[in-house]
Amino acid sequence: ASQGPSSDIEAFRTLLKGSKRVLALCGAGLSASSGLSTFRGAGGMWRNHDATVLATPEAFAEDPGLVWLFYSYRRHKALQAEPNPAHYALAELARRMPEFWCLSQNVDGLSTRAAHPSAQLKLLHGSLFDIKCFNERCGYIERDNFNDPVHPSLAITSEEDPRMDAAGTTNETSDSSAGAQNGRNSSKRSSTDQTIPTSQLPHCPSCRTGLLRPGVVWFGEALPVNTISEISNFIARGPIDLIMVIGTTATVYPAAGYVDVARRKGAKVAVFNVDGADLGSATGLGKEDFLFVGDAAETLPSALK
Ligand code: BJW
Ligand code: ZN
Repeated sequence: ASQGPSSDIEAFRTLLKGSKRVLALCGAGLSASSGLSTFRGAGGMWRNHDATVLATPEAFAEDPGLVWLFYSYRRHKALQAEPNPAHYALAELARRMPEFWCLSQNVDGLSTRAAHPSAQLKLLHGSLFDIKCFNERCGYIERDNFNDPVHPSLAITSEEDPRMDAAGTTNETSDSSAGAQNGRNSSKRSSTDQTIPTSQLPHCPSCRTGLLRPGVVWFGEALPVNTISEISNFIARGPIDLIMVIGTTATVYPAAGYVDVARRKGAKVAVFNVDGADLGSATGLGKEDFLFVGDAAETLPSALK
């Protein structure tokens, strides 16, 4: 036990108070208590598709209608959701600590809506609300498109549209009587394979031939180059006191690599995660580090007080 990370919140607050240059690496768990799904583990499936398989240029090229329905659903859910106390606590920390930067892998817009100062919020994986041309040579991009639906063909027909309910993908394992009760099962099966013909999907207003796509970073794609260079410059400017790793499995690179980068710049690591089991080893926590197991919406506001 003496080797493991600390969960002493007073010791963490003391460390934070004495810190000047601080990073947070945030992931889907930050928005979990706002009702948004994570990628891995429970909730990481949509219509029997693994979310990480849909988040690829190959999946979009293969079935753009299916991938757009996934993202249209995610836009809808994110717009319905509200920032939670963890988003607000981070935004508040940013206001009182000018050299605290939040590196977020999330695309849901909730940190922005919690009024996190934008210069201190780096969106590593883009935004659900940027729309760009799938033809990379075109370069068209529209920012902050909050239309729901983004295009008439991508309307979410009801709050609990069965074809899109993440919970609905537990079809095979769910209790059939529960399914019958809410009347979802039959419609779910009949609409599971629905997609949208390419001709009906939104096309680029600039080149007119390319399909539009969400402005997120898919596997195999480069992260936004300006964002990456800003972060590199921040890191190069001097030692880092602390990196908080919040609601992420820290398995996707290059984002996850910032934990080790910060550590090499002297940072202590503080993990905030509902699942304490593997995170300690994933991030290589030592006895100088911190691990707070629980809902980030509860642990973070109290730690950042
Ligand atoms: C709670 C909670 C609560 C729950 N409170 N906690 C080695 C080195 C470098 C790269 C690679 C490499 N090996 C392979 C690669 C390539 C690849 C990669 O990393 N693959 C890994 C799987 C190994 N990386 C890439 O392809 C990246 N690009 C790249 O490398 O480009 C190279 C290049 C250079 C130049 C030119 C061209 C190319 C791009 C990665 C993009 C990732 N995109 C996605 C989708 C974004 C769009 C969308 O949202 O749909 O990003 S994938 C998905 O994973 C999404 C997330 O941001 C990301 C991370 O997931 P996250 O946030 O950690 O979620 P989960 O579900 O994994 O974890 C949730 C956590 O929360 C859990 O721990 C829970 O316990 C916890 N939790 N509730 C607190 N209430
Ligand atoms: Zn175009």
